[in-house]
Amino acid sequence: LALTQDLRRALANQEFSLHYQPKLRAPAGPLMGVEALLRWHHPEQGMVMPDRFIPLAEKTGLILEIGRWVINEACRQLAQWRAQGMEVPSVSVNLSATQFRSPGLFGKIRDALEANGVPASSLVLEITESTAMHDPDASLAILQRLSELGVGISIDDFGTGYSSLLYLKRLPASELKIDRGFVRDLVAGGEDAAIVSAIIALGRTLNLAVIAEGVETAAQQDLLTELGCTSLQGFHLGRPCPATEFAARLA
Ligand code: G
Ligand code: G
Ligand code: MN
Ligand code: NA
Repeated sequence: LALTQDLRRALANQEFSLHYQPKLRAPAGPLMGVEALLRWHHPEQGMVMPDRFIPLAEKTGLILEIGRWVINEACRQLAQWRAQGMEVPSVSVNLSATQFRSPGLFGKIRDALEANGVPASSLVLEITESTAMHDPDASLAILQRLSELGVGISIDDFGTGYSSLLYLKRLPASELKIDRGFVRDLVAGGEDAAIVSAIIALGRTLNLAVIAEGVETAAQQDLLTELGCTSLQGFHLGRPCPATEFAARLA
């Protein structure tokens, strides 16, 4: 309850920041883009992770204002990096279910791109498979409009929801992101390698890039590359970090 009260003041108090994690072409680069991950620097509790406060933000409706800040900040940072001569092909932003369904989303995205001089093709929106498949007809309409704008669409946590393949075929997505649940025990020799192969084959058929998340070891990196993942993301390839640190690492 107290945390919810604090969350109401967090935007005005400038307590949010974005961390950035690289998405690399398999096996080890070049950089395909970065995922922006929201962090809350609470005055007493220190850094609070999104798993703790995004649900509160969803419940209170604050997610719409916070989400607008995230989209704008990600675009602002990308423009700044480019002005400094850094080659960052794209920035990915996560959208919660409420954000995705809100009528103002399209305008917010268009405005953030325009205000920061960022081409739509440099922005990727990550929505989870469950969000996309919750009301597939509605999702299709929203995604069609967004993809006409030119932004990329990544289906996050793929494999954990219930995709209708008929809808997946029609969704104007650009990327499938294999959930880290399939990566964790991948090299142990169970069924996960076959599942990952099936997702990669699906991606090839539908002409979608396939990225694996949660890559924590060199063995996972090698096997995912061998199986045909186009891109990789995870602690082994780069931990999420503040923008200045990311720039220093890239240099
Ligand atoms: O680093 P990690 O703890 O950042 O993120 C945990 C979860 O929170 C992930 O599922 C991620 O998609 C989600 N998340 C991170 N940043 C954002 C954000 O800006 N908006 C939304 N809606 N979710 C986010
Ligand atoms: O669901 P989404 O893809 O948005 O999740 C991003 C979350 O995954 C963030 O919390 C981020 O910190 C976390 N993350 C990134 N790389 C790894 C990794 O290699 N292992 C684990 N366990 N989490 C990771
Ligand atoms: Mn994500
Ligand atoms: Na994910």
